[in-house]
Amino acid sequence: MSRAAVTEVKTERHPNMATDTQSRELTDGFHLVIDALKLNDIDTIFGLPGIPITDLTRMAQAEGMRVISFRHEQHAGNAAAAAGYLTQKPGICLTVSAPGFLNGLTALANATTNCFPMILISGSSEREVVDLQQGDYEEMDQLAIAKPLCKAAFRVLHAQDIGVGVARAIRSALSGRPGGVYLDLPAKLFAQTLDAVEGRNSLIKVVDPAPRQLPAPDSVQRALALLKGAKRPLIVLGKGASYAQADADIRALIEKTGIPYLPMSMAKGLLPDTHEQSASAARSYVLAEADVVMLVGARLNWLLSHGKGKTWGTPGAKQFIQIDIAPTEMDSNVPIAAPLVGDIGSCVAALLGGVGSGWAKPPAAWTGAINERKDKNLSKMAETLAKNPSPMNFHSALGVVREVIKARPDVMLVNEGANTLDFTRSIVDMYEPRKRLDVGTWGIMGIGMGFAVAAAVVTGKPVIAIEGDSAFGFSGMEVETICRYNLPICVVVFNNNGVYRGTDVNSSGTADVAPTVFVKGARYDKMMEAFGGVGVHATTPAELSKAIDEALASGKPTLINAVIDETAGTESGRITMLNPQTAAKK
Ligand SMILES: Cc1ncc(C[n+]2csc(CCOP(=O)(O)OP(=O)(O)O)c2C)c(N)n1
Ligand SMILES: [Mg+2]
Repeated sequence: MSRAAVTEVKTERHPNMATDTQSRELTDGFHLVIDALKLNDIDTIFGLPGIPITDLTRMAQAEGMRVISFRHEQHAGNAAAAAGYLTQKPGICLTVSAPGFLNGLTALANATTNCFPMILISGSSEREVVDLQQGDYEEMDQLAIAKPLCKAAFRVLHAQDIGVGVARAIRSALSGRPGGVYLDLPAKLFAQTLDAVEGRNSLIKVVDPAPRQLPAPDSVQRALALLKGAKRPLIVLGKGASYAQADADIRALIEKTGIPYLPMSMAKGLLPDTHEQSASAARSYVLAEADVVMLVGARLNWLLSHGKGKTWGTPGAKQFIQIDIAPTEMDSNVPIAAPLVGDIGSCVAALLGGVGSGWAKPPAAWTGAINERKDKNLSKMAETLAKNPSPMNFHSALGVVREVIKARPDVMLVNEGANTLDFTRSIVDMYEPRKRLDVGTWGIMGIGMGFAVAAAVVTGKPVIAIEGDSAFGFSGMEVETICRYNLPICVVVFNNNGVYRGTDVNSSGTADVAPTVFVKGARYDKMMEAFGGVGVHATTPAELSKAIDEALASGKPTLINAVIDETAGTESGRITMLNPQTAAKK
């Protein structure tokens, strides 16, 4: 129990006590929240102080928790989400009432969409006043607003229920499909006192919060039979597969079966991208031509064209096996011939058991055709990367990052933007699991600095954040946070003067620039210098390479303003086709 427990002199007569005056230890809501988190091995809070949680941040720090204080709650929330993804423990984001809560809510919703476990804990105004809408300080019915945007939402009104509230939040975030949970703590709760022993006894250490969920044996057999009969099998790994931390078994399954695989963005590195069975460089070919596709922790959402359409070749010619912990994921877009419902570790282990040692590798006609395309595309890529145009473009700049990660595969890579995202994903190979953090299922901008901070804090490894100049702007003020905690983060801003490109023109003839264009020649490196970090202006791959190497060697907060050809990008990067096109002519 916390050191800061208060002592109260009790004067009323207690039936079991011999004397009228007894002193007893008291605890309070503040300390019960901290103790409940610590009891469950949660050691870090990402947040932003203010009424009513300022003392909670101070006390948590005094009680030995790491409290990382941000400049905007959205980034604290994103950090919590990334921490959850990397550790399989819910990341904690702590905010003030109404506006702070709302600022954190985008991150909570994004975490839920991405299946990252996090808990948004927000202080709130007094129930009596909020419910009668009497105009309290930062009045808002936060619980009701959070509910549709997360897995579960709870409110604790009494200090003796804090243990249950925190336990329910942890179990909800981690069990089944992980996601975001909201915990509402009204201001009054924090000051409530409780007998210290009673308080301690009210806390719950959650046992087995993410229990294994074994797949039904017949579902395993069904999947194996389908896989065995395939002529052109393919395995698709999603970020669920990365989250599962079943790295050795996933690799063994792929290598024992000899089946080509495709990693989704955040599954890159689960096996090294240079693995001979990686089909990344022949992506469109394998998606169109495969006859049996096994999805491992990957959903058939927009990122996989919903499992249908031109991307997937002849309609109806494909059969899917899907491993997912949520049974309702099955058939969400196309029929799933062999649903495998369970946790990824258990499902993959069960499949491995069934594969045994005598598994026949896929026909050489299939793997040969893939390799042919891979070789062609990889040598095309090598040719492009060998060029050194002036000004620097995405390829020549990313050729540098590619070499850095090859030499330092332990480095964490954060990535957002449009062209900056797409080119980084395809050019920079990853070699180790869970090293790549990016915009995920929503393609959301603004995760950059929050994810980078979490990556540094949670892993202790150096972080490189490859950021479009627009993407960086969403969380740019957090460079102060990076400097304040002296984190080994190297931010590289791919500065092409705008969203997608810097070349758009305003066709109206007024003085305003086009909506996608920024200040030309901006010096983002100066932002880092303003807070004591290292700022570098890089216009060539050689300068960029030197600056990244120095940042990794020194571990100092660094921001490199990498000047990229403003004409080099395309509208929305690789997803131009998602922009609505009107047939109407003006
Ligand atoms: C929260 C949010 N707002 C807006 C968008 C739309 N959007 C997609 S990419 C992008 C920025 C792209 O520009 P930049 O980061 O500079 O990358 P570039 O293509 O120039 O390399 C924007 C604003 C989004 N995805 N998320
Ligand atoms: Mg840009």
